[in-house]
Amino acid sequence: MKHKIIYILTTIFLITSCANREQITVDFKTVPLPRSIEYTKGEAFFNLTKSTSIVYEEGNERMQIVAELLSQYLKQNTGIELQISTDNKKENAIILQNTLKHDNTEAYELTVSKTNIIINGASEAGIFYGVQTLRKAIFQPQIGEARHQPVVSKVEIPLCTILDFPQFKHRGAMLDVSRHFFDVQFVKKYIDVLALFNMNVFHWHLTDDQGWRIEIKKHPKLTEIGSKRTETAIDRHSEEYDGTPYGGYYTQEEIKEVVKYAQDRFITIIPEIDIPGHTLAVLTSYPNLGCTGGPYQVGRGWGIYEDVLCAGNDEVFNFLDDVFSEIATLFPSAYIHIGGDECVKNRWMACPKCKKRIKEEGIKADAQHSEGELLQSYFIKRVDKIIAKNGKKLIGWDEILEGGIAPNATIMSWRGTEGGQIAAGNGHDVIMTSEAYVYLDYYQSDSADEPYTFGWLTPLKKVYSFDPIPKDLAKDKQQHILGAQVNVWVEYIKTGADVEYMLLPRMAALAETLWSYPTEKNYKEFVSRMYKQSFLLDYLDYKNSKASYNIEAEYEYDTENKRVQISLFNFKDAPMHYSLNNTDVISYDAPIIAPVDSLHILRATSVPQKDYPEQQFERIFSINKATVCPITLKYAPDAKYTFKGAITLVDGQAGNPVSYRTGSWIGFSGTDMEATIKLKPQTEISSFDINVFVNTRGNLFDAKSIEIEVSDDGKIFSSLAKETYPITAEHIKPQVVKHSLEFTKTKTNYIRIKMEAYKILPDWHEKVGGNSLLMIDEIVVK
Ligand code: TNX
Repeated sequence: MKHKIIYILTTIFLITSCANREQITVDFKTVPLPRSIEYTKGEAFFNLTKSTSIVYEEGNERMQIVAELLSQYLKQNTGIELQISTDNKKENAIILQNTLKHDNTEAYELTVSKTNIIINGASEAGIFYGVQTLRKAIFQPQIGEARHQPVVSKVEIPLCTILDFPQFKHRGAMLDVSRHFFDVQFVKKYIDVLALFNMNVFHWHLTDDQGWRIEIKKHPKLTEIGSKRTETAIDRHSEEYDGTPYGGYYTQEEIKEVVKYAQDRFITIIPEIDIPGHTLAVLTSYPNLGCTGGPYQVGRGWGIYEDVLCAGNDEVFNFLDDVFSEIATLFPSAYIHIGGDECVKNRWMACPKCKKRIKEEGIKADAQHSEGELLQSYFIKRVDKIIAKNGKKLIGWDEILEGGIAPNATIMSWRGTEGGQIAAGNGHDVIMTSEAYVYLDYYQSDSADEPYTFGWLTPLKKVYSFDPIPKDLAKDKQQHILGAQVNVWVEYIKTGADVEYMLLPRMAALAETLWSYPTEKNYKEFVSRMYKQSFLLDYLDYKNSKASYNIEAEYEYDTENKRVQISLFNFKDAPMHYSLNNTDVISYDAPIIAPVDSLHILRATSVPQKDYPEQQFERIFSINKATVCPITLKYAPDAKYTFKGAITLVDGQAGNPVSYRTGSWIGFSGTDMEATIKLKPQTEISSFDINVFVNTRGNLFDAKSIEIEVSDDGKIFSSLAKETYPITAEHIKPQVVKHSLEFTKTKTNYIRIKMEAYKILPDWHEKVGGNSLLMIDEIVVK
């Protein structure tokens, strides 16, 4: 009997849960958003069932591949497997065509009528993007459920016409496979997700100091020796290593397999062989190619190495000729990327062969260029000839502008958009990859739970706000901006899952930026569409960040009245409730204005919606006598480390213990620090403390001394306490140093904190003479 009840209950459960899945509501508002969607009036639908077929033009191999992919995608998303045919069937079919007349070769038109769906592309690529749109539209998010294969017998597709095409022709994503290696299977998974968002370029960063990752038949040591390192640095600037040998490379057969895989998805692979810097793996394999002859060691740590390819040795250019001719044969791309970034010139300037070259070439420094830069320009121009001889065009990072750009070069502008703007102004093609917007090795939220990264904060919204066309670039030069790409550098990203997490959803934000015109973009709507697509990403087993779907808060500090105004948002506009300090739960309808003294724990939740479960948010404040008091700084913080400025020091939030680059610390470069805080009303104080982020390899030094002064009128200050700290005479591990000063109880209106900085990097430091940074947060006065 008992069994029977369980049996009945399970049956009911199965029926209902299947019934839930029997419905798929098609939504064409995908990412990127199709340019125009016009629905046909009326209630009718096209019914996609297992008797629907996919029809393509006989003999068109590329179309056949697209048809097969469409069949796979639909099976994945619905469980329905469609037959593929070339039989000219017009009814109950998804028909692929390539007869659309459109200026943009990647355009497509998708027409859903009662009898069929026609995806008509201006080229096969256009058809492919139509297929991606259809695929993304037909997926039903199952909120709160585990991944499952949806099982439906029919999908009702609303009648409509979509016309769609991209703004930019270079829509890319780079993956570094040198610092960490990712196997063919993962690279294909990476390519798949580019295709999902209509990206069409995969920039494959195949070589760097820490490993050469592509087989070159003529120079086998590149992989025998150069693909392996003895161990790997732990985090950044720690000078600690994990003791574990590391390596990996792709054979030429594997490369061909990946090239074909990408081609089938209308993705061009641009290979990068990074020279003349970032070449320690080459030099370790063939020490004769360096200025000093070695010995060299494949890079175990991160950053920039001084050893680079010798510019005075003709063997180097013969070697590059061999390498690039194999690369040119393997990759059908019109472009080869030759790197060119971060090439230190020290070795060249001390090398007899390089000096001879400088003399022979009549290189002379001028007002704009050093000899080293001009030698670099000579190097790149010679490589440009090698690339051209192999029938390809050269791309280089914006450093190749220094000393004069090679005549045919395309610039990849990473240090902002300025380099790109200059190059475009001079008629060169440009791809924008500004690190502040599209470097995905930076944090995507300021949560302490994020995986360790290089630093800086690049949330989804910032990526979405990127405009590859600089504001003041002349109209007639704008066609030189081919597009943009995200870059995934992987010093700190060790697994495929972590690559996915850093990539998603931020890559999709750039995908839409490159597809849509700026006037068509709307961040809130994008997040809403992206949220839906995130279930497809989950289903396809891509780890992706959900940070931007949660409740977000903005703070405004009113130091005059010692109040904080907190605005809460969620993209769904779901109603929210909040509580302050575990007291009553209040419904949120306007920004919260909280007196500082009352602010300890802020919690907020959103009311569950049909497709948006409850979100939870918490922020803990730590309040002291200086929190949200008026504060002024005598010396300005460094522009890169100003963030929100002085208020950061008294915002009730201690600096993030892991990263000093996400906005919770501020840094002073080459100056002391002096802050004056007005305590209102007159306040009794007896202690002070502050944290200093010390990372000597990153130029961050402790304070030399701290002095506390007080004043009643804000004009005449007298010293209350002073402490001096030992001078740092060698590198120390990155750490947060806390300084506490205690003094006799004193009533005062003003407190002034003077921190003496090193200002200049000391003699023993690699960058002696440069500015040191004093990185501080949070001022605590008790
Ligand atoms: C700079 S961008 C680099 C890379 C690093 C990256 C870390 C560029 C051309 N060079 O070698 O991996 O910064 O963000």
